[in-house]
Amino acid sequence: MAGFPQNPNYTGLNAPQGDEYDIADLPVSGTIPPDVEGTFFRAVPNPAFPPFLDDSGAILSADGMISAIRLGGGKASIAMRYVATARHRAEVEAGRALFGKYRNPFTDQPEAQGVDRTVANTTPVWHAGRLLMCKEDGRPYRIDPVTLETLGQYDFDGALRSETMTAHVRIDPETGEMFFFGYEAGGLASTTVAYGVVDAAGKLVREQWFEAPYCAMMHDFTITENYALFPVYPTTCDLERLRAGGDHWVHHQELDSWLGIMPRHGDVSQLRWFRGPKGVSCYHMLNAHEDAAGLIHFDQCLSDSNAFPFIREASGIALQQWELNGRLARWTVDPNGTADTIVETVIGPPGDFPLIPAAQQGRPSGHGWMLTMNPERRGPPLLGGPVGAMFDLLMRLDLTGGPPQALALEPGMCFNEPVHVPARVPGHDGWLVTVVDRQTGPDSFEHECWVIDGGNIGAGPVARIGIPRRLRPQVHGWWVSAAQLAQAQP
Ligand code: V55
Ligand code: FE
Repeated sequence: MAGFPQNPNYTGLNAPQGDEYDIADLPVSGTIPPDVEGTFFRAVPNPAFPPFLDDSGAILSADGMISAIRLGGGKASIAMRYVATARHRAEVEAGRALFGKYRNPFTDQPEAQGVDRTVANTTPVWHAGRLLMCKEDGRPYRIDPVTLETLGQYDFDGALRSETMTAHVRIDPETGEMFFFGYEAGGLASTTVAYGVVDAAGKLVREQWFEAPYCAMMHDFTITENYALFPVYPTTCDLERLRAGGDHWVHHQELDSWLGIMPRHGDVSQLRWFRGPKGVSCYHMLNAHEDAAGLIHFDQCLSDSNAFPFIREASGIALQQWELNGRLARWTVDPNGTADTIVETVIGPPGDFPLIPAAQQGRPSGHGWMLTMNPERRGPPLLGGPVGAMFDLLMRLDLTGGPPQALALEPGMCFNEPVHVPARVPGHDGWLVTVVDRQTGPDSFEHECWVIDGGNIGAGPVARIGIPRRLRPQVHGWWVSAAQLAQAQP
């Protein structure tokens, strides 16, 4: 992987690792619990070709790779493949990069004209027996869960109208329906948002469009049993700026944030906007639920500005990463009242990658997990990943008021986002499966996959799986059990 610029997007932990491989019989120490039988799919961005222009946002537009860590019967294997997007195929054909700045088609080479730009690098989603690799700027790609071969771009058998679909869908644990949205649904920098409902069999049964207060980076959303919640934070896009070769996103500290709420099976005309604090930003939500009084509680990893240094830089916001304040914030609103107000309560520490058991989606979750920075660490965190520094503390939060649990890594180590694997025994918290990185030298790193008891995280891993390759940081993952894999659609 020669020829890449020597900047933090391409060096150290972020050095490109574009090899495709299958490795069986990985070394396992400890015992993989019998509950943990299935595949941990991971989305791993890896730029295949050096960029032809300087772009700090390139960290988000690296080609998507799908990684499968298969666990079961005490054994483990790993596979890595590029998602064969139209963009990746065009660049392989040309033997060089053709696409310019992150989400700015006006900076592309002539050969890129008319070729879909998405890199499918953010989340592997499993629903109705299909595996989709998703990125919020385009439509998903369908992947064969066994061979990891790309089966083509996926539009729900021609039913999808939106040009985009989020990487953060929500699946109702009782109905099996998948809820999603897509922003810039009607084209680059548009304020149109698509809202879709897919039934348990995978059919797109309803797609409606609505107008956002402004064109915003809408990364995630949530559902409750009865509502769909669309948060909007003031990181905005402008078509004229794009035409001039500028950045897709600029963050505005002085603009209001918003939370749009509508009945999840209702009409978009019922959407009501609640006004949030100015200038805040959030990438990932833990969950949302309704209480007995009918209030809606919406729990999110909120920060005072955009978490990406390259976006703050483009916005003229002089705030270092260690100066960025955040919190796990609960926004409470009354969908039956007349006020557009939001009440904020702090319910947890700053951090990201919040996680609940899939069975608790949209319901009071009791507990959840998230990643944060160890406040007691001496020295710098492990550098790398999209925001430049990696998390080194895993927390289990008791949302009913009980004490938190924590698992701190040694200096020079970090967590990638864990997935949750439910236990078969009732009352057991289940397991977390995650990739852990360790820096072993100025430019050397080692990687393991850990299985952790979700109810006793402080005890450390019950199993550690050695990965004999260099891994670039993962974005999101998805656990697909062996029973779900047996239901894969042809
Ligand atoms: C994020 C990641 C993305 C993206 C937008 O984690 C936001 C946030 C890996 O791609 O395109
Ligand atoms: Fe995300």
